[in-house]
Amino acid sequence: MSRTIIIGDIHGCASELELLLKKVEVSKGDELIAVGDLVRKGPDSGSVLSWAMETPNLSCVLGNHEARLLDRWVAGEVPSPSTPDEEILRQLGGRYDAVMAFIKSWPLYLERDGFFVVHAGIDPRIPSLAEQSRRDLTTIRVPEGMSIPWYEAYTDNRLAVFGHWAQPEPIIRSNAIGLDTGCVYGGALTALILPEKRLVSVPASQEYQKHAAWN
Ligand SMILES: [Mn+2]
Repeated sequence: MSRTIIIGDIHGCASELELLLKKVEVSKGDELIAVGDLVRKGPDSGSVLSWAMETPNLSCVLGNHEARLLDRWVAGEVPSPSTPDEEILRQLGGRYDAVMAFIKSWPLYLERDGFFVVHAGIDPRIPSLAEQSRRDLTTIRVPEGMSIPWYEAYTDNRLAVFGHWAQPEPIIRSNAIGLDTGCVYGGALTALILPEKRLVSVPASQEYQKHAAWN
């Protein structure tokens, strides 16, 4: 049976990604989906992006960190020295433009039979995915004017799989699963295997960033 393997926020944690793919015994017949934020904060965004480009059975949705990187590239800005973007530019070298063009093709959400994948979440008061704003899809936590996380107000049966909100453990609800377990903060990199709904994690080999920056 073909599987879909959805991977949480990688943030440049290339070695943990490699271990996770081994642990889930990923094969060419599996569909892979990354929830976005493959880049920044961690040690090797360049390798993670190279992997993304070279993996034909992988789809990625856009995270807020890719969105920022992309907006600057589209505006023709050259990354300033000593910034995370400049580090990515350095890691990618002459492939930078090709990789940015590749990121530009990433959708804000992906829909499959019985579930959808988005980086941050949705405004639960807006019924269709197509009507959600780019900002909400890539950054939402507590919707404006509400006092609870978006997924607590999300009542649809369709499973929402998301990242962005780093937690020590995955967020597991009947209709929403949050996969950002803060690998870059010394937590773990987590994947969800569908349709069996099994979670697999590998611990971070180190704390690449302090918890205070969890976002
Ligand atoms: Mn994010």
